[in-house]
Amino acid sequence: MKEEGLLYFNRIMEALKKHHEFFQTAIPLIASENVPSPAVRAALASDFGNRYAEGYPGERLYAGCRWIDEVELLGVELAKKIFRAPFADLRPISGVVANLAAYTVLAEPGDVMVALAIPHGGHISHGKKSWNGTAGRVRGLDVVRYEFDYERFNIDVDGTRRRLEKDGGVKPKIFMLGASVFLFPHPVREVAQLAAEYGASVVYDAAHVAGLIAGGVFQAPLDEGADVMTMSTHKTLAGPQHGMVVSTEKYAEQLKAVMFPPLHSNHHLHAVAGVAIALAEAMAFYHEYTRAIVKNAKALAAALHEEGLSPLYEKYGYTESHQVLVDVSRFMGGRDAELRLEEAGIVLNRNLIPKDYELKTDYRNPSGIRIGVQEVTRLGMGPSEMKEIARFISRVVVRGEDSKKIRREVAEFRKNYTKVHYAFSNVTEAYHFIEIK
Ligand code: DSN
Repeated sequence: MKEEGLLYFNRIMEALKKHHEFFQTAIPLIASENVPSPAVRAALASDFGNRYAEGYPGERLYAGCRWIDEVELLGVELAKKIFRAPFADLRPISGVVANLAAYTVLAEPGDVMVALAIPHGGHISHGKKSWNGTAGRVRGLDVVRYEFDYERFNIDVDGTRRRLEKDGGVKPKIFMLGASVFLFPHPVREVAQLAAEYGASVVYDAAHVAGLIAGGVFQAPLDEGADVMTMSTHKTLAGPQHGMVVSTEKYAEQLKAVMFPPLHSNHHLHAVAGVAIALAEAMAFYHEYTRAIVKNAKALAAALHEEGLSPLYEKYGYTESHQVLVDVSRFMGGRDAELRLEEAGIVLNRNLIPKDYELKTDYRNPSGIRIGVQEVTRLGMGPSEMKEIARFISRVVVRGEDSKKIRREVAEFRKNYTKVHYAFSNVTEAYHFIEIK
């Protein structure tokens, strides 16, 4: 048994190392990922990850929490300052759990929630029961979709108002905002006005854009009328994989009460420490980092256009976030594009684009790809590197060049970008596999 265990151990360690080697030599463009700073990685490897601290700081049900309380309270203080929020809770262990907390406080099973449909960019955690979405399947909410303005890739508030009136008797309890495909700020003020007509609450899922909001480049949802803002903490915020909720004072006590005991026992204290560090880095560096992200996203979209690809929404400057959405259907399906690009060391994901909603395209082979530039920006790349990335993508998708040949060139290109920027220290390389011996 000892030998068999060792064989498994070695295979696992080998796969971990290979993963790191791959990311050291690839171009990471998945819009929902990022590489945290060495300090965040140190927090993740710390003893905090071996402890329990049920409850809120200062009200714990376990001993040994003195320093855990201090770190968590510093994180709360930072979150309140950065998001200009009266209340913050760092306990949700993911964005989905953060949303579940909001649903639990703001609605009862059977209540109606208005949210974006998934092909319009909505997240699975906002989804209806028939799609196995968290809101419908887990909290029992009756999810109805917003009308969507394809032309502007945004919520059609007036159309939604008209449909709700026409449907008569539908009384939403929650208006959900935020998305997984998120190019332009959502109309928070207008949706808040509509919600007020129904006495409903507004929740803004900032998972994708939390870093951009922290840096002041996207929108300020709580100032604009959202009651609760949920998020995961590892996309543009560049912390560890975790979640967070910030809100107005009105919901503070109810949110606190739902985090423990209903939704968590252990809330992953090493990740809480990582989030606190990421927030301190956000305070210090994200004004600069997030402007570089948006500049790079626009530069990449323009370069893709020049290379013969079809990034969407040129008329509106392509994007105001970290994301670019590209229609690749003239050349191949989104699935093939994803696979071939991965072979070339370019990591991104296939994605439904607006026309797929009407074409009823199979979500497994949609017409588009989604690109996020937050991670390559964190590696120190700028607009000239975006041109090089666009060229690599075009050589695979438009010209059909051999992916394996491009793979070698991609690895060569990556050699100049190995450190994390916009952080307090960069003592280790971004994708270095840290072995604790
Ligand atoms: N589904 C993830 C994404 O946007 O990639 C987020 O959970």
